[in-house]
Amino acid sequence: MAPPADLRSWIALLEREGELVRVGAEVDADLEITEINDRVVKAGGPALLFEKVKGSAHPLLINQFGTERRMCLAFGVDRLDDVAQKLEDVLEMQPPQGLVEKVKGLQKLKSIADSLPKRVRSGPCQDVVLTGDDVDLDRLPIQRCWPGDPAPFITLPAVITHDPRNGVRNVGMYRMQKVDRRTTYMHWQIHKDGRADYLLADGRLEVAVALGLDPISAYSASAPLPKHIDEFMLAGFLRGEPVELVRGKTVTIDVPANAEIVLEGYIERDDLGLEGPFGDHTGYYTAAEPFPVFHVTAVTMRHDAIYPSIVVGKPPQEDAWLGKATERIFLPAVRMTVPEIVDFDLPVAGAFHNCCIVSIRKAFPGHAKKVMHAIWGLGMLSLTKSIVVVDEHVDVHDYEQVFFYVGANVDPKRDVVLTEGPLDHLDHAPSLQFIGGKLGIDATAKSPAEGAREWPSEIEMSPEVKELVSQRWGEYGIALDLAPRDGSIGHSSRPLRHLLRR
Ligand SMILES: Cc1cc2nc3c(=O)[nH]c(=O)nc-3n(C[C@H](O)[C@H](O)[C@H](O)COP(=O)(O)O)c2cc1C
Ligand SMILES: [Mn+2]
Repeated sequence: MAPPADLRSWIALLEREGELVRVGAEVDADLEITEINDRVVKAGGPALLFEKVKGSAHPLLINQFGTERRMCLAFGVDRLDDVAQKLEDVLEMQPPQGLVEKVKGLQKLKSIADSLPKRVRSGPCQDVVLTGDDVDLDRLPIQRCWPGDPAPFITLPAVITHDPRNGVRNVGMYRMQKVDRRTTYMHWQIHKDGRADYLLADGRLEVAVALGLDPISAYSASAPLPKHIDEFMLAGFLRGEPVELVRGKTVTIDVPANAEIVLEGYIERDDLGLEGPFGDHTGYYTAAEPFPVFHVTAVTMRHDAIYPSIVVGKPPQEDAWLGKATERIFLPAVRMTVPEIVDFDLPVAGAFHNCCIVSIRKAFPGHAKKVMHAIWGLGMLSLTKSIVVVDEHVDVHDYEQVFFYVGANVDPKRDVVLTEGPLDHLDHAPSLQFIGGKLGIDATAKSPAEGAREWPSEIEMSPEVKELVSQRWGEYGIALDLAPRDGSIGHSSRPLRHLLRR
């Protein structure tokens, strides 16, 4: 099934699938929606379309990404790993051998060529064009999410800029605190590409913000791509159809033709304001800090535009699934650089950058430590605060299993690496902002070459006896229908594990 072409067909799909509830009662974008949504997200409930938000003519969509099923619906797959497979097929392309392989290879190459965004002459995102005094952010149902937030924040934008040196496009998701009818802040953290474009600009940097996209384009804005790769190209590749763009009305930036709402404008170098505090995905309020001011020159919209929102906060929240999609989709790319990695898991409760569990095909002494350092040198994963390395047979998504090996296989004096490096912009724990300690735990089986004594064997029942017991199970008269267990421990049934339903 082709992924949805725009937000409206996505909403229609969610509705057909019983994954959306329309709320007709009037609700307040000031805190009330957060509390309603929080209960629904934590219960694994549906997407919510609030049709009557106090003081606004625009409906508000939230929790569109809030379950694994909806995430899979968005990508048109059965499992998120299937999205990764598509990427892996391209990344692992070998020179074709016979004719059949050559044809397959060409198809794969075509899928890349077809991913490039396509300029079109007009699009519904410009059905309504408001400029000058008509620009009024007060008309949008922008949420104030948490009691300590000083203002409403736009939370699900795709912010488009171009590298002033070479024109390469960047799309990122950065919250935007509303300042007044025509101004917001732009929360460009220091490690992000959007921030780099801004720092490279001499004076003014044009910015366009797309709100209300098809789900894959919206997801792509949050994807941690290298700076020189256009996130809309990834969106086109994952959708199997190019993202269509139209030229903005007051900026020389192309914007998604299918967007519900577009904010056009600019940011001046060194024009900063005190942004925040904001109840963030760390589970804490991040402190107020200076961030650039975004001046809105035009608001363009579809007729009856729908405003998209998301609330972050103490995990798990809706963004857990955006993060899990990234974890799955980027596994092949991680493996390109570090092929001995079998799988990895970024626990939702670790707000993604606090902890990374990784399983490896261990081949030499110190291998786990090599992988730790590789991760600390890899794109946004470099901000990971702690890493646990386990052997390939360990299920990294089963935290109880991982905990077992951390307890059983680790001599803290020998197997723990303490080092330092860059940390996430929002991490409040380190003594200095942006830099601090890193913890690596090698929970693999050790060899004498690593200073261990002879490593014992793990307990495992023999296959013959397992088979025998399975055969005879009925004779025992034990009323439970129990499948044989493999030798691994864990299989925890904690809700977080269900995030991957393994
Ligand atoms: C809901 C949500 C909100 C986010 N808010 C911010 C933010 O305010 N500032 C920021 O720098 N990154 C934020 N991120 C993370 C970025 O979107 C992500 O790092 C992305 O890769 C940045 O793109 P870039 O590398 O092209 O700059 C957010 C992610 C999500 C899913
Ligand atoms: Mn980028």
